[in-house]
Amino acid sequence: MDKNTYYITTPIYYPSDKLHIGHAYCTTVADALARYHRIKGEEVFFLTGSDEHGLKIQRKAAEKGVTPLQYVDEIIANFQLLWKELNISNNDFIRTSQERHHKVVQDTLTKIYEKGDIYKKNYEGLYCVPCESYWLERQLVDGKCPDCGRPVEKMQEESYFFEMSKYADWWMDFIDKNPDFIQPASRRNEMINFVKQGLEDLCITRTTFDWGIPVPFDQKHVVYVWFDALLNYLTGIKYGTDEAMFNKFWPASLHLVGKEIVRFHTIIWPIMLHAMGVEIPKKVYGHGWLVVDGDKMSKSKGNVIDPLALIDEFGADAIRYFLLREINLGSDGNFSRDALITRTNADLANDLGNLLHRTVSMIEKYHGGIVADMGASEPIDDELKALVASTVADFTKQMDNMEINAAIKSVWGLISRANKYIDETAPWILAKDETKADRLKTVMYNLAETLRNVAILVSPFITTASPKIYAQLGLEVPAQFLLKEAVWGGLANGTKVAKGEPLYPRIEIDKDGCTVIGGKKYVPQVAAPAPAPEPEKPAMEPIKPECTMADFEKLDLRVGKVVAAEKVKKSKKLLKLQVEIGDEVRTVVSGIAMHYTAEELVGRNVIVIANLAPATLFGVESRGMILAASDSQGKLVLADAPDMASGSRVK
Ligand code: ME8
Repeated sequence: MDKNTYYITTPIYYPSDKLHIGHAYCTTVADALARYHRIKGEEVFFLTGSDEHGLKIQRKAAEKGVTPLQYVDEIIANFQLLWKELNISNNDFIRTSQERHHKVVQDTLTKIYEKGDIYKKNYEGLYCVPCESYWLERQLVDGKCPDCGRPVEKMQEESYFFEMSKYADWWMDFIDKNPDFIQPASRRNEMINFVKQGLEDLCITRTTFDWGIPVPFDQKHVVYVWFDALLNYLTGIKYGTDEAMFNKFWPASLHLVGKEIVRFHTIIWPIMLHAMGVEIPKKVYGHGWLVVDGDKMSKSKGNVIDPLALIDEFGADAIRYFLLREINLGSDGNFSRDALITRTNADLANDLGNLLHRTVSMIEKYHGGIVADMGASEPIDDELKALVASTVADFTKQMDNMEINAAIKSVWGLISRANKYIDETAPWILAKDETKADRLKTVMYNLAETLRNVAILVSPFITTASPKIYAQLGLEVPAQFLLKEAVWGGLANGTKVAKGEPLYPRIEIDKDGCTVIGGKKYVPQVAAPAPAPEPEKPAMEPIKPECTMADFEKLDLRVGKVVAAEKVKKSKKLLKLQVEIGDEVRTVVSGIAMHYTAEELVGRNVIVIANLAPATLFGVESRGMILAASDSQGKLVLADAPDMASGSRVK
């Protein structure tokens, strides 16, 4: 049964930094679709939010000296401000740090664990911290993360694994039976090839940091961020707490995501849901990426566009319109300030703004503001009426297919036709001829009625325009515009129009290259000169899994004094040391020849693991190991205990 509901989600964004125009793009597209389904009369639930856990956030908070929650709170306030300023109509904002979400994640984990799909093992892998993902050596590109191109870190930890591999056949079958699940089709093929290469089990817990949701059956583990994050889509519609609400909106109609996270949403997510016995969403759409003036946005290039500053200068509608009109949803797109100004002036200020302004001004001038269709029709009117009907049909079909820019082009085709209709009917000439009085009234009615239809059609895209058009046409602004009212003849005779401010002021550029909008001057945000690249902070090796005091006490650490030292023949790295430990002198071979000369060491105290099983290196038996600190750049410094008698215990 068709539920007449529509559940749409955006990715929940990481609050590790302020959002940029790329994030605004995804949320604007989702908002346009949500609004479109509302005008179709569907009950829509539109969810966005923040993905707060993980090592990246924990490290950033530690750098600032605040708790992870304090760190994200401030950034999330900025997300919410952005969505308000951009007129985003989300029904809820989910935060993964919220109690409601913890419960869903913990209950889900327990359910899958009890089902037997989760097991524990020691894991060593290559981890990309920004993407919070493990990779296999063969998946790296030039030794770096295949998703973001940044270096990976070797991590070792005891983890729980979700036995995804056993669902590979189910997944293939599901994709086969649901060919529209992954959109666009090119991404579907990528995913099929990925799974064909072999589906690995998924490591779903971490012990190397604690900013996450505790695993209910093993509290020293926290849940892997992606396993945690994906479940937000269930929490948002009250999975497990409000059955009626959940059943109303699940399965989700659409998860809109960027192309780089299609894999998580189309492989991991359906398999998780299948293991839980929950229905699979209807569609995942991977949209393209936005670049700026042809270049990938990056802090070091200083070309990261702050959407709030843009909204302040140009208004939300101009930004929304540009993003939706200019970019073909599945493909990458380019943002440029010049193109934004050109589009806004041409389509919003000129085409739409002028059509409204000319129409309402003429109705006021010729008819005291009153609209009336006197039935004095001519063939050109039928053409206009037919175009309204076909535009509504095209728009509906295109929006149903998520061809947003095509739908906008259709509506602007109608707007252009209406402007041309003014030129062709020449109302200023009709006004001079009394015998044409009825014809003039009909012409003006046709224009006003076209605008009423246009107001409905543009409402998903430029949200402030539709109420203003309605108000200028003298119509009561409805709580919800409805597509079913976009049919010819809805405007009643006798309606009184009321001219208002121009819909969109023209953007002028003054001699200094500044924009002047509605009399206010804006100095363009100059791309900040690229800051000198921050010296890469050596990544700390992850802490090893916990050990007990009893484990530690097995080691016998002693202060030793180096009494003689020489290089081990044929080895670049090894020194052979004679180390006095109390009454005994023993041979210890140590890999420190690149850092210390033999002479430097004689007479110096070191710390020795005195009860380490002997090992033979380059033919020399070593009885013990000396301790040193080393960083990831390979620097090495011996641990020391100056002025302590040799043989003293280290504990
Ligand atoms: O991936 N162009 O969060 P995130 C277009 N927390 N879209 C862009 C973009 C660009 N240049 N840059 C970002 C995460 N995006 C996870 C998601 S969901 C369960 C967890 C958009 O903050 C695009 O939609 O890195 C992309 O998928 C998303 O932001 C990634 O946001």
